[in-house]
Amino acid sequence: MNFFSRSIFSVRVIAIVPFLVILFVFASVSYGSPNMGHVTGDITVFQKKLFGGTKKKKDMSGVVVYIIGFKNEAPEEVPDIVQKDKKFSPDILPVVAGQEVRFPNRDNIYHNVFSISPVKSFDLGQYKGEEPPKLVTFEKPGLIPIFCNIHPEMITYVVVLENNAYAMTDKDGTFQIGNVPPGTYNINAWLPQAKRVSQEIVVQPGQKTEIHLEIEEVLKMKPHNRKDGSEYPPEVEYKATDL
Ligand SMILES: [Cu+2]
Repeated sequence: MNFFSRSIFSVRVIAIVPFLVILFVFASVSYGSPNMGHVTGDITVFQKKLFGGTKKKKDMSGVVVYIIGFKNEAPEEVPDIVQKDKKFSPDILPVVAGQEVRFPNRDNIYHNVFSISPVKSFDLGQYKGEEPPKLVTFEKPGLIPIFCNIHPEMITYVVVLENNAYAMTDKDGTFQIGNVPPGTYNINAWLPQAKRVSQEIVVQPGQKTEIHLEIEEVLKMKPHNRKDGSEYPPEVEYKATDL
């Protein structure tokens, strides 16, 4: 090999190295680390029948499935809970302890976002669409029901978790949780009006653990009060002012 062909060879090698690095990065992003495990499965949701008993729900989405027993740093991403058409959206938001949530009001009427939860109580005051959205940091794990002090029908839940090993179910009840460090944990499933269900799981490196759980949406929601503990006035009072 003369000098000329050797230098072409080294140029080729140099050119291929970043390509291989990129390939490796892509491979590890799409398949996760081989040292981590995966958890998949489905949650069957039952709901109350009109005349007693329970039946399988058609839409089994919206169940929070989460693994407890280890901690992760909160991601920097700031998710939104939007106020639009007198509704909070989403109506359940899982976050990691330490994560911030933004509460934009996209209606042109006032809302007042508050919680009296012992895990995190806050009051964002009243603001409308054109005003900058307010933010809340959720430091401690727990379930935080959030209401609007003006509209009693507005309810959302922030589910603060200790790690990012969580998922929300699809319509058919299936879920996938990737990149779980190996270990023995509990996996929980919860949705409003249901009692949390739990099961022990063993996560092994590079392996898939499959679980099947059932949950019943049969609890009655207690009517909640306003932030000062008083009851919401009858709705007619608001029609006059179009709040
Ligand atoms: Cu409101």
